[in-house]
Amino acid sequence: MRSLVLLSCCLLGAALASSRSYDGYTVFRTGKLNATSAKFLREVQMSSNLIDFWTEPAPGRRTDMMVSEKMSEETKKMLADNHIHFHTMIQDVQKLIEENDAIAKKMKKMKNKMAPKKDYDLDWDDYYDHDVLNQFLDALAGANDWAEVINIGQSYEGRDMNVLAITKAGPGAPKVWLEAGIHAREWIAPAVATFIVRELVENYAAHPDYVDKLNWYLLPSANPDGYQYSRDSDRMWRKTRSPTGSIFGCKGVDPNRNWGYHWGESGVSNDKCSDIYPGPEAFSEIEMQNIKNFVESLEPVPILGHCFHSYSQLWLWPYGYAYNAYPPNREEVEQLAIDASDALYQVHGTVFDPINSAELYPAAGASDDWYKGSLGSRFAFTTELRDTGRHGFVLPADQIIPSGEEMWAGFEVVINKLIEVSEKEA
Ligand code: 0X9
Ligand code: ZN
Ligand code: ZN
Repeated sequence: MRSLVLLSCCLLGAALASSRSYDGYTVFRTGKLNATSAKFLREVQMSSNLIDFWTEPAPGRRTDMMVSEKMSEETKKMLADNHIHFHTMIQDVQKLIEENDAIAKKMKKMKNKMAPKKDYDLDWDDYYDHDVLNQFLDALAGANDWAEVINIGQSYEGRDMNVLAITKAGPGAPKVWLEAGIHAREWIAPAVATFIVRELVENYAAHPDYVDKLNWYLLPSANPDGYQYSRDSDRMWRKTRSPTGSIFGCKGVDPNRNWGYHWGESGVSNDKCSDIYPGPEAFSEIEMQNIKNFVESLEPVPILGHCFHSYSQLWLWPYGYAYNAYPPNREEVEQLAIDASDALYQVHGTVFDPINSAELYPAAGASDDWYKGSLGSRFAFTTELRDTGRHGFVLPADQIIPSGEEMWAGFEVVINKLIEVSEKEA
């Protein structure tokens, strides 16, 4: 009897310990920050890891910050003392996480009854593990002789980093590079990237040019260890999972601060426990090395490097490492971001703001800047997908399909532009 009680106590303990709870965690949203309040909050962000900035503080913008119940009063006081207005955006993060799990479960029950048999488990009614994303790539490759899976290496913990290559257009045709999931907690990113590639491949007949004239390379899960850790253990994990040598045992590097173009110059913290720790040097992370080596092997150089993130509904164009740092072809890059955002809006009325990355906040060492500045891609974008903070990273699964639909519309504009400019040059 005694041992039974002991056993059940510890099993329960283990179940609870396996996933970090965000019980009582609140997300506050500030009013629009001015130069002073933005600077103040940046310093708070750099010096303390007790506040999780869901969006970075920047002048002219609001910022969302998650705090525990314990920290709540202190944070409110700090904001009030500094004359920063705020309101509660999400009352209880754990409740939101659990509500979302329930939504996905319910949708699954409804669907399962009549779902046709597919050769993969992925769908767009829920978020899925790294393995399921890879299985989807395998299935598309298996079903089409012009698609294949390329393994570009393993993550720190040994997960396969696989790229789906769609090469019907043949040698010499322009190449498009799609990167998703570099930030672990941004689950909508792999979901929408796979939605787009499914449309390209399984709905080929509706727009054959897209695949006949361009070669596509998709990495749906650019930070597999972080993503899986976010799914299994800590929903709000952002970074990789490599050891940092931190005396507090903090793990991981911000993979979108680890790239070697103006690495470390802005928007980083040298605190190894920080969510924006850029690593000890550029490309310290094996995952980023794998991606770099692979995209550098592509010939011709990809005409587009596109990164899927969330949230805030932005279509960001480079550069992001400093204010007023623009590529020579700024005009066509910016225009394409504007045109894509316009088309996106037409689908569900969702507003995406097409702005310069640094205008959001300067942050160096991101992959988009590297694709543009080092790799030499003609176009490079980061899209920050839904929403604007109502759910933040915990976007309900019933928003995956509408997100995919609107992004597809934006993408069609981009695709047509890529085809147009490359045919002009040929
Ligand atoms: O800060 C980032 O890495 C991206 N935002 S997120 O909220 N998903 O973390 C934006 C990156 C924009 N690009 C550059 N700053 N170069
Ligand atoms: Zn991100
Ligand atoms: Zn909702």
